[in-house]
Amino acid sequence: MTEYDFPAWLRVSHLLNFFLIGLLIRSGWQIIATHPRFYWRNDCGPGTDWIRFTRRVVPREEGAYMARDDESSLPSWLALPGGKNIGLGRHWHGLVTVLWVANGFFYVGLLFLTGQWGRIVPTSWDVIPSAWESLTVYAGFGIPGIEHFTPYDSLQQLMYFTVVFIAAPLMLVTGPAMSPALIGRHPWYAKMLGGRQAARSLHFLGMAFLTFFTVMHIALVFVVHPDHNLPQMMFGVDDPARFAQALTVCLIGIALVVAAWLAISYLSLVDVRKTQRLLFALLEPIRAVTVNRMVSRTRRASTYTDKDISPYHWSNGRHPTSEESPEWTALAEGGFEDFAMEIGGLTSHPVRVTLDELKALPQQEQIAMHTCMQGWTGIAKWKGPKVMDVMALAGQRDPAARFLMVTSFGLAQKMHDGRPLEPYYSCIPLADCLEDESIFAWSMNDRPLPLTFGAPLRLRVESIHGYKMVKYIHALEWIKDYREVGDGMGGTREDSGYQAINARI
Ligand code: HEM
Ligand SMILES: Nc1nc2c(c(=O)[nH]1)N[C@H]1C(S)=C(S)[C@@H](COP(=O)(O)O)O[C@H]1N2
Ligand SMILES: [Mo]
Repeated sequence: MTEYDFPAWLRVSHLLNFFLIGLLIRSGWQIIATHPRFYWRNDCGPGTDWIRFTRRVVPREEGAYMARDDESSLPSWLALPGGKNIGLGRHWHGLVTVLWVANGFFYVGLLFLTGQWGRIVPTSWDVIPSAWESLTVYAGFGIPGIEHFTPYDSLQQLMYFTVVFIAAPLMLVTGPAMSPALIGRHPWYAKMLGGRQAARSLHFLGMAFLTFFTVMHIALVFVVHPDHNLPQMMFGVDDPARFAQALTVCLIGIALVVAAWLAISYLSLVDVRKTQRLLFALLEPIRAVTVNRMVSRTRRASTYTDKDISPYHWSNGRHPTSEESPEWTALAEGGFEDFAMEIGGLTSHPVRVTLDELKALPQQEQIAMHTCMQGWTGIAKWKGPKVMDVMALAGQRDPAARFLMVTSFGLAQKMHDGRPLEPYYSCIPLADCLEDESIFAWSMNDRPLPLTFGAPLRLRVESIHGYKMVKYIHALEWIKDYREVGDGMGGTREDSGYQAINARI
């Protein structure tokens, strides 16, 4: 005898949840593959990972090993979309998160509105000994009697409660802590979770639990009184006579969901640029009302102090070789004394400025956490003039200029279509340039920038991910629109890695 029924809204949101959670797990794996290590500390130093999914050993010498050297490729049947496509993986994760959270609120909302909450919320402590009893039955390869299922037995109820009211909220709370914009604006949010890497580790553990649960759950559905639960879940009736029919519908349903998962991976890869544009268009309105409004204030909030500075800082993008940039190598040999940077584009007085001129401007120092979208972080002290003070050296910006194009002496690590490597560049939206914590740093941890970390000058904008922070800066140019330069997507990582120009999450 069941006290609770299986209304259509419950069955539909359950099916949708299964479909969406699969996409979240698979796009999550795509992200993990680019930095398959998890930490509790924000330093991410070699050997401090508590779990890793790679045999590669990180050398202790800074700059000897690049974050990109640590990336693995995954097959498309496993990860979304598969290959080395973290750009698309991140877009998919973001988009599906919105759908999954909406479906979750719909389900929990109706659970309470219809008074159905009691089906998964235990109301007596008896649930614990009773669940234990169930567990001992399963451990002896038995199955608790049907009279325990009203509609769920205690162990099942406890598991469902944990999934809906502990694991799902954990994902919802830890996910946003990975956004540099959010934790730049609200440093307490990451601190509350033990830091950005702790949040990432908890997010990973939540994923591991949900994956384990999903596999066990599906297996048990076919083993534990399937003659009752399958007709209930498929048709909303407790009618063992319709078992065969329910089993057929259920198996077809699972096959269709799996087929859709795979189709999404493969279709994403048919025209990667098109997928990138489509997902960007869908996600940008969501970023506009959330992370776009957040301005970093880690410096004003004194979020990090000298003792937080990472003893080891990961790096990405090697400095140019003499073949790649004879100009940069010659400058480096002279200690960058002859360095001069062009500042031009849509501005009244294009100029060339030297390092001494930059150092003569008011200087800003900030201890900030660098977040690479691959997953690692590092804390360092950066010093240099503010972006807008430097740009003012070239006179008045034409109001039509909405982006600052920052070009490097260094080359891209890869061009997506295999053409010869072009100089690394990134277009920074005006709003990001205007932030208090946007500087051109020439100093890292009280010393001139080491070669690996971008000598002689690199960009710091603390509310965005690392891929926009160009190292080895060559030139600056105000431009009208990022669509007019490069491949038109906003920078090297956007053009050839399919990332979004908006790097706030
Ligand atoms: C079933 C639910 C979910 C699963 C299984 C899942 C899984 C994952 C995994 C495995 C990663 C990769 C972690 C890494 O290596 O850095 C990840 C990243 C991430 N997740 Fe989730 N997640 C889920 C729900 C959510 C939710 C609800 C949010 C936000 C509210 C969220 C936001 C994020 C963000 C922001 C990242 C970093 C991705 C990026 O760099 O773009 N996730 N997730
Ligand atoms: N010129 C150049 N700048 C670059 C890159 C690059 O490959 N070349 N990589 C970017 C990425 S993805 C990251 S995470 C940061 C890494 O900065 P770090 O090496 O100082 O830690 O640099 C950014 N700036
Ligand atoms: Mo990065």
